[in-house]
Amino acid sequence: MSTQKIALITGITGQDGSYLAELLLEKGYQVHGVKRRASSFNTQRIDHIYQDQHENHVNFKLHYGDLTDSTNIIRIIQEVQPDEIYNLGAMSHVKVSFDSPEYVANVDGIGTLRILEAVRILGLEKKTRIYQASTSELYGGLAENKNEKGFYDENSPFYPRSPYGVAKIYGFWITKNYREAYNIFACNGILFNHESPRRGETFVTRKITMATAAIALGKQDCLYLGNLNSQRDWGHAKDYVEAMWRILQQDVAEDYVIATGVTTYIRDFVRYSFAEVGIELAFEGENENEIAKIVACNNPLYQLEIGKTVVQVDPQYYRPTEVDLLIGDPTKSKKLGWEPQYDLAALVKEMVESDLKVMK
Ligand code: NDP
Ligand code: GDR
Repeated sequence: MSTQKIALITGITGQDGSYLAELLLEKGYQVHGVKRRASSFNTQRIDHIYQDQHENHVNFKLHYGDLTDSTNIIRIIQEVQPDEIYNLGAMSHVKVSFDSPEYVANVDGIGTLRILEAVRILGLEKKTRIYQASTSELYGGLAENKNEKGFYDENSPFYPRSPYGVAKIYGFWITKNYREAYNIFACNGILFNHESPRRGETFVTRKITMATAAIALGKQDCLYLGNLNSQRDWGHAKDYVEAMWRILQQDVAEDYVIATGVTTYIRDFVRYSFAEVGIELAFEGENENEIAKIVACNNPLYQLEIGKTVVQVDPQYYRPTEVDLLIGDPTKSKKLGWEPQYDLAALVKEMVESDLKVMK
């Protein structure tokens, strides 16, 4: 009998799905992914690992599917018989979740239940381990809920502040409940924000690094952002998928916070990003009147006018309720033997360099 492990990843076409698929292939897994049918191609992040299905020993296979369709989920899991399922599929944009709250509840909340139920219906409780993509959005950023060290940890109370957060809290608890009720090896990774050159283009970090490259190259005039006063604990997606895998390799199923323990203002991320191309910014004004101007341009490649406004706040990007501050306590994650390789400076550098290449 083959000892090759089989993994199934929902959300394989997303940022994390693509890095996780690469990691598991490197580790010798057979990797199956669920992709949605779309009217245009949505596999750019995984095209480089696609294998011709006519070859022998194909280790990478895609299945059409959707987390809103239980029969489809049951059929795929029955066919694949996975040792590990990574449930990364979700409508993952917090602001957009205010526009389609019911859909988000269905995909991000009930979608998790569909995976767990499928495993139970198919009698795979003892075979299949499940990773659920939980999130720091569960905490909602309430100052009084931080631990005595000033971080959010596995015991901090939840107070979600968006339809996305509320849907994900259902996913969190149903995962925990199925672990306790049916003894399924099911774990929540409570991951704080993680970014990369593959980050979706409407999340704030990628929006900033793309605009940095475009403005430096003279292809864009100004970057419009929402709330610059929130703070996020940002890591690199490549490091964070390693933590997901480690969570499923433990002897006991548990939930883990994965974070760097460092938090940064959005405004400072903007500053660091522009500094990568030699542009120094000065912020002035407050809230919706805040702007940033170029005060120095130390890169002879870029001909930018000193005093030019390159960042402006546009309140259309504000959220009805905001998560003001996130900072995670990585103490428990050390038990996994997990150490991130990237710090924020290395992350920003990689993202800006990649976007400069893309823009050029
Ligand atoms: P992305 O938005 O990049 O990817 C989401 C993936 O889910 C895509 O593959 C998308 O497919 C798929 N998807 C969306 N809707 C459905 C559906 N109805 N059925 C099946 N698949 C669907 O997210 P990330 O890779 O950044 O995040 C991965 C997971 O981790 C998500 O669950 C997210 O909520 C969670 N998370 C992310 C964090 C982060 O900072 N990145 C932090 C904490 C949690 P398509 O390509 O077709 O749109
Ligand atoms: P977040 O990430 O909401 O933390 O969710 P996002 O990058 O969207 O926002 C971070 C912070 O930046 C502020 N912001 C803006 N955000 C966006 N998208 N666009 C803007 O123009 C802008 N201007 C300011 C936001 O208000 C917010 O405070 C991400 C997602 O990956 C979730 O799926 C995941 O669960 C959490 O991280 C942890």
